Formats: sequence, structure tokens, C-alpha cells
Amino acid sequence: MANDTSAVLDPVSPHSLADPFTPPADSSLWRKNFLLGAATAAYQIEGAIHEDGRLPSIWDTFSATPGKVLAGDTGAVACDHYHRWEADVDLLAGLGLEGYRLSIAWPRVMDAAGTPNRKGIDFYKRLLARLKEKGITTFVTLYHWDLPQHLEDRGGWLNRDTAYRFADYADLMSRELAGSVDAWGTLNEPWCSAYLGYGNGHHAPGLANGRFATQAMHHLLLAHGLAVPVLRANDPRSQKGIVANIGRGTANSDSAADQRAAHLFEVQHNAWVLDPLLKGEYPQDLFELWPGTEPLVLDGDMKTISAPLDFLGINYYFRTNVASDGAHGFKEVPLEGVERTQMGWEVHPDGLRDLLTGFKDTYANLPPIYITENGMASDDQLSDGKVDDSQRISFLKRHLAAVDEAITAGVEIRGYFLWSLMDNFEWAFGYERRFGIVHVDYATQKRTLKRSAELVAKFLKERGART
Ligand code: IFM
Repeated sequence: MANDTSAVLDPVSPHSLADPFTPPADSSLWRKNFLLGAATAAYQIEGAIHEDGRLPSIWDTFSATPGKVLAGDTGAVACDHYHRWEADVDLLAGLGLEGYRLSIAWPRVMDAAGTPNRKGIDFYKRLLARLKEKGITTFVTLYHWDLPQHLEDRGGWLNRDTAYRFADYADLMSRELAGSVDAWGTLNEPWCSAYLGYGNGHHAPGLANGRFATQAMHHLLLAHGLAVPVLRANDPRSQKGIVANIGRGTANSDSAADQRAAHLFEVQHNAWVLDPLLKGEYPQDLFELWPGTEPLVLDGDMKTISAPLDFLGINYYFRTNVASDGAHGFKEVPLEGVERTQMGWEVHPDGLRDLLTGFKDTYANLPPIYITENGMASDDQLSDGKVDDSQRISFLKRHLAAVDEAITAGVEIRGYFLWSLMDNFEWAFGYERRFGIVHVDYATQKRTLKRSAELVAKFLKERGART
């Protein structure tokens, strides 16, 4: 291991609460049953894209297409986690993280005929067994965007059949991994798969058509709905849920038109996913924003999609300030003088609190929530073997405070996963954007704890030492 993590786990000191990360003494985050973990995703860290029978995914194809990913980066090697997984689990455990959210690469575990790929499955079995040995709670996402290319060749998420293939994949994995997964997440951020993948083309497979986006979303949600009962049958003791990215939209003025624009922003980003899941219907305002894009919905689909969940995973990153576009939509009006991250995203912790408390009022059946991703990219530099990521430390502290406020307001939030355990392949932005609490030198694959990782570890150690 590149870093001796024991070096950062200082004994509890009377001054330890004064650091820039540790939550105040009265924060509910001190509760030992509030799970604090870190998250990653297969394509972003594993590499080894041609190994042990792994098939091509849409992200292999997309990233190999000139002009699609910054600097022509691909996930071919990434963090080489496929070979370094044992050391990476040691790193996670050394930090005292209690939970780990990972994803399975669908193209690694079954072929086009649905035949299991034993070598790929065994990789995840070994990984999950080691995590269990270390006492780490495992959240496993089945789909974090790496659709097998052979399915895209048959229409991908535009083809209803992909939803049924997904249920077959969920069936295989939950039979193979039953007992070693604490929580299954069917999909990560269907909004990104549908909108960025099929609506504006910024993500794989790179299609840009509004009608495609709504149809792809419907098939993604159907895939989720078909998979949940399969997961329940095969692995009854685990929790089942889905992970949605949510966005805060605020109005640029008090005008009715701008207020409406902010509402439509949140319909497009949040209700488009959450209403079908939690109310069994699409928000009609979505089709006012995008006229003529209603998806083809068959009888029974909405009931399948809205089957009860054990948890809802929420990923939150930023707020967007919007105004009316003068027609039936919204346009972004970037605020001046606000704090932003390396992605250009505005740092706005209150947005997380406000969305969570809003969901509690909107959805009578809101399941218990895990914050399954939150974090930020910064242009972190190694200097004398250290990375001082002070903006991230402050970002995390403020967002955890927002989570605490939402808990105090009555939202049931059971845990929080940092995005991300380590720097990794940030999709269309390649390796330039660094989201990790652990720095990765991609030339040597050396991992180095950033200051944020040290402080998270210190907090967890202090919390563990409390009686
Ligand atoms: O890196 C991504 C992750 O894969 C999904 N949620 C957002 C992160 C940061 O962009």
C-alpha cells in the first residue's frame, strides 16, 4: 500500500474537535448507527477492460470515439482496481469507513446469450468477501452506466427488451452474491443515463433526442421495477433501492415566470425520476416543458415501477439558478461571486437540506434515505507527499451539516457516502477532475491520502471511541 494509513489515526486528543471537518458535538452524525462510507463505480476505477472475458461496454465505445472525452481519456486502466482491489479494501478499512458503495460491471459477468462469466463473477465474490471480513457494509449498484455494447447494438435503453435483460442480470447476480450484499441499488442516476446518454449526447451512447430521453427513462425505470422483486426473492435479507441524482433549482427573480422556471427545472431533474417511483405517474409538467415526448407506457408498467423500496439513494452536488427562457422552459443564469468547484458547480449545501425536506412533504411514502454520493472535484496537487484539499474538507463539513439539519427536520436519513473514495475516471471529463479523498497518481497508481481522508478517519475514530 502506498500509504501507511495507521499514521493518520491519531489517538483521541482533547483538541480534536477543533479541526475543520469534525461535526459539532450535538450533531446527529455522531450517532454510531449513522453509516459513513465512500462510493466508487466499476467503469471509473476497475480498468482491465479486456480481461477475464469482459465484453465491451458503451463507455468503451464512447471514450474511444475522438472528441467525446477530455484528452481522449478512457477507462481502460483507470485506477487499476481490478488488480489492486485488496490494497484498496485495506485502504478503505484503514480509514475506518463503515460502508462501501461499489458497482458491478454488467459486461464482466454475463455474455450476450446470458451465460454467466465465472471469472468476472468471482472477482466480485472475492471483493465482497474481503469487505465482509473487514466489517464493511456493502451497497452494490447493478447499473452504473456501463451497458454491454451488444445491448446498445440492439437499441440499448430505447429497446424495451433491455429492461428484461436487466432483470435477468439482476437475477444472476443476486443468486450468486446473496448474503454478501447489504443493500442492492438497481440503477445509479437514471436521469444521467436517459438525459445525458440519449437526450443531449454528453454521455454514452451519445444520442441527442428529447423523445429518446423520455423513452430511455421509461425503460430504465421499468428495468428497476422488474429487478426489485427478483432481488427480493433471491436475497430477502438485503435492502433494495435505487439511486437518484437530484438538483436544486432556484429562481433568478420573484417574477411568476422565473418561479415557474425553477419549478420546471426541479420537475425535469427530480420529479421525472421520483414521481414514477414514488407516485406511480410521470409529472405532467414534464411534457409541458418537452411537448410531444410522452413515452410509450404499457398497462401495468407504472405499478411495476412504483413497487415499494427499502431505501432511496440520493446523490447531490450543486444548485442551478434559472430564469424563464421566454417560451415554455428555463435557462441557466449563472450567479456571480459564488463558490464553485473544479467542475464549475456551485457549492450550495442548503439545496440538499431543502430538497430533502421538500421530498418529505411531497412524497407520503418517502423511504428511508441514504446520501449515496456527495463530494466535489478540485485540482488537487501532491506537494511533499501531501494533498491539502481544504475546499473539499469545508464542502464535506457543510454538506454533512445540511444532512444533520434535514434529520432534525424529520427526514429519515440513515447514512452518507462520500464521492469518491479515490480520484477516478470522471466520464466526459476523463482524469482531469479529481473527486477522491485519496489521490491517485495515474502514472504509478500510487494512492496518497488527502487531508480530507485523514480528517474523516479521525472523526470516525473519535466516534468509535465514544461510549
Ligand atoms: O462521477 C460521478 C458518478 O459516477 C455519478 N454521480 C456524479 C459523480 C460526479 O460527477
